[in-house]
Amino acid sequence: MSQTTIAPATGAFPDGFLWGGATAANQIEGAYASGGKGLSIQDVMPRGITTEPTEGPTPENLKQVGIDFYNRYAEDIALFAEMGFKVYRFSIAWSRIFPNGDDAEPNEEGLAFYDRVLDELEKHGIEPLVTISHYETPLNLARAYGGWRNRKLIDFYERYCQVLFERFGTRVKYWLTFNEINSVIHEPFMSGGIPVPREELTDSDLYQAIHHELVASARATKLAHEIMPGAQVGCMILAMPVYPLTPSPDDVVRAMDTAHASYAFGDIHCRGAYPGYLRRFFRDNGITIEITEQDREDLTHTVDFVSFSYYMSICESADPGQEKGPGNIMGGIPNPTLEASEWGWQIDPQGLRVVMNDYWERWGKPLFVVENGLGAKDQLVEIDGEPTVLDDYRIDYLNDHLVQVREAIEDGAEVMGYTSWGCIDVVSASTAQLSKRYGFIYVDRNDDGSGTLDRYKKKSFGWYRDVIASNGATLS
Ligand code: BGP
Repeated sequence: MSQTTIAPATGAFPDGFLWGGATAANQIEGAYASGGKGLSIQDVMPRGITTEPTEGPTPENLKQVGIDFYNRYAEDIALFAEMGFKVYRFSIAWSRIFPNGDDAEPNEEGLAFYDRVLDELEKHGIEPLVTISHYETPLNLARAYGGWRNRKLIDFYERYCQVLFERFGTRVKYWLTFNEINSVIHEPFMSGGIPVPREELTDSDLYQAIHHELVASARATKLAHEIMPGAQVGCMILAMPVYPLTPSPDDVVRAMDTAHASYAFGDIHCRGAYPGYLRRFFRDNGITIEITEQDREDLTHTVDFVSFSYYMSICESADPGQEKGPGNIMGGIPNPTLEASEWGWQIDPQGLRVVMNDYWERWGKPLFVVENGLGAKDQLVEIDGEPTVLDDYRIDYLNDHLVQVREAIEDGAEVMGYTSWGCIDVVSASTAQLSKRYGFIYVDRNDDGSGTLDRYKKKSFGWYRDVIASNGATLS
């Protein structure tokens, strides 16, 4: 009789676990109109998603300078290397490569910039993880084409991908197609370049745009596998577990429906077809969209792994009197048992374990936590003559979340890596503030644009370096 031995779980992070940090081009690079770059939708969003887009660029937009990564990338990457990063997630600004999105030829100066960034990463042995589109659709594609509502964007995106894969394919193994692709339901302009407020957009138009993005993502995956054998492509989902506010079955069903709205994106990326509950949602709400035979075939090209951001969980209720609270893009009904950050995002480390188990069991694809962190106001102090930030609150937040990643690994989830969000302070996506800081590295720049742009190591810098060096053993 054969005997099966079940190995005891070790709870350790696997060898080769990719520790690192994440940023996005529009939130760090600056140089918004140099190097041949065209405008992106971010150049008309000086207040993030809190106000309507402006007509053109305005000087109060902190992203025009960002944290000047365009000029200081070598210094910043050296600091990442000092922390021991194994991987660095960054995005390529589409409008640096195709200034108008529909140009006949790519902009060589833009490509050359990312060559230099990759040189620097290579020098330090840091693996790149590239987001192809991170909330920075070329403005022309939004204004002249209506953003992702227009089917033509699939071709423009595919051409952009082809240029990236041919140029960087031998140097970049890990790719993400669209940042937080499910966020387009809530923020059609920032996430989908759709220049129509959500209230004025019909559900059919919104889901048509979503369909175009999903087809584009699948086509990019297919193309990546053709051009770069060995490349791994992931989808990227804004993960937010939905708890029923009470044990009432009405609340439970409501929570399931809300969760489905995001699951749909992972289901399509991982299973290659529209799930039944989404087809039902379309039927029940009179939503009609165009799906061609070719689209159906394209969608069967599924991703290699699932990446996601995780900041918080939400509650859902069947009671229409329950009000939503603030949160990452979508927000939800606050959980009465949880504390919140200074920006009202509720803190729930165990929610990360819940999400990881959930995604692993649902899709059976390796997971990559590509965003997680605490946006907080930092106070610069001087210790031994060196400016620093005593950010124990950030250390606690990250420690508690990483412990839950370890729990999920122990539960059996296959996890490729973890990149904390805003490993160096960046301009916030939702509010466009610099005072909402996530980094291990403090950047001397303020919400009014003042500051030297000098970099200082926070207390969390040394803490993260030790976590990485010990492959998670120092977590408590
Ligand atoms: C995610 C985005 C990031 C990032 C992060 C933190 O939604 O992918 O771009 O900014 O959230 O959000 P915020 O900057 O609004 O604090």
